[in-house]
Amino acid sequence: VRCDRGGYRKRAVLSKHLVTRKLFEIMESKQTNLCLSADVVSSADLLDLADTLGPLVCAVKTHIDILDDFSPKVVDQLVEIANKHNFLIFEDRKFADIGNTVKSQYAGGAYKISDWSDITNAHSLPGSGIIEGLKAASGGRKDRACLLIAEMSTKNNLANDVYKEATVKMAEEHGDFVIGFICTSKVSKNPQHVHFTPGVKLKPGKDAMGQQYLTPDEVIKNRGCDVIIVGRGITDSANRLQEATAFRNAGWAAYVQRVSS
Ligand code: S5P
Repeated sequence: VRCDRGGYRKRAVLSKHLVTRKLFEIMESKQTNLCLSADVVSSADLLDLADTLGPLVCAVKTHIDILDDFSPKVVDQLVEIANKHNFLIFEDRKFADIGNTVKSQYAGGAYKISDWSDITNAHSLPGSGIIEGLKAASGGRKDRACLLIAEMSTKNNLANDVYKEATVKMAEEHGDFVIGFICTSKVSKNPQHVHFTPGVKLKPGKDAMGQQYLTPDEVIKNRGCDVIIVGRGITDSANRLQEATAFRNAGWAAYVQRVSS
């Protein structure tokens, strides 16, 4: 039996938030810390990705507003696929406004994100009012949660240590809704906090617009994060299933090494 010091299974048990518990349980039972970033512009492509790669991931991250052909049916179908393959849905909305505005953006508008997305995320920049607004829009549902953006993956981003520490403090103060962070290194020692890391490829590198990539090994083993978020590393590949399998295996191997060392 592998040693599980600080592992996902232990953290599932001690986590108070339903979404955190569910996420860690999925990760442990499916042996995956891969979150697919399904950044495609057609609904058919999104649903096909979710259905094909669903068995390999703990979460599918969407940018619902980039779909050229959005209709409410798409999210209904996505929820069905998520239930079938047992993964969480994470709408990467990056809320960034005052509480009163994000309240309408989260529950209303064309997308009604809080109806179908288990997890969403927000910038901590506006202060804790943004969390109050999102929480109000969720209507107290226990199966809705938020990640705060503590750090970004991009070159020259403005998040410094003071910003990061204040973000962690905000999360601590709102543990009934904030379950963790978007970050490039572990920022919180609280085992109930989940660290999601974007900017991941099998080889380090960058894109033409400031994105910077780290490897699954670096992110999970060296930097202590929990979930790798992978977009183009998978979606741009000629064989998405094969590539997703490679990311899933690399992420899990890095985790196993971290908890057994
Ligand atoms: O700092 C960040 C935060 C996020 S959520 N950097 C990011 O790249 N993201 C998102 O992760 C971004 O919006 C995109 O959906 C995904 C990375 O995509 P990739 O194609 O570069 O892997």
